[in-house]
Amino acid sequence: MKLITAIVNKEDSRAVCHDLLKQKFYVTRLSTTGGFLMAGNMTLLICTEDERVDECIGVISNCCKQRTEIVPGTATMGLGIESAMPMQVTVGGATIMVTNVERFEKL
Ligand code: 2BA
Repeated sequence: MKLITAIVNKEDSRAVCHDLLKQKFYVTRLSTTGGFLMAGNMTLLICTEDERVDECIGVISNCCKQRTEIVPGTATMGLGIESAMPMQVTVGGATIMVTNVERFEKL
């Protein structure tokens, strides 16, 4: 068994969950916050058989798009003057981690 941890954009999470459930995956959704942008995202926990990992990642990648976000930033402009400089950040379609599950039980 593998645990797939997928951090996805909030805007994509509804479609991803819908498609994962349609393909008979079990999904737990956690509301999370990105440490960099401090914006809400969604973390999905999916525990599945080893041979279904690629199928699961395929479903996620079909639903998650890359986006460009403009975030406020600060930069020193010399002479001690600080100016807010908006920054462009590319946020991935999804960040996915796959880990081994030593034991899986439902009680
Ligand atoms: P955030 O931490 O809010 O990051 C949003 C985007 O900002 C990232 O997109 C990346 O383009 C940029 N970014 C993040 N940290 C940065 C840094 N230290 N320096 C420069 N740019 C930085 P993604 O890489 O697609 O990540 C989207 C979200 O996935 C992240 O939101 C975070 O919640 C999660 N994530 C990404 N990589 C992770 C990792 N290695 N471990 C844990 N969570 C991760």
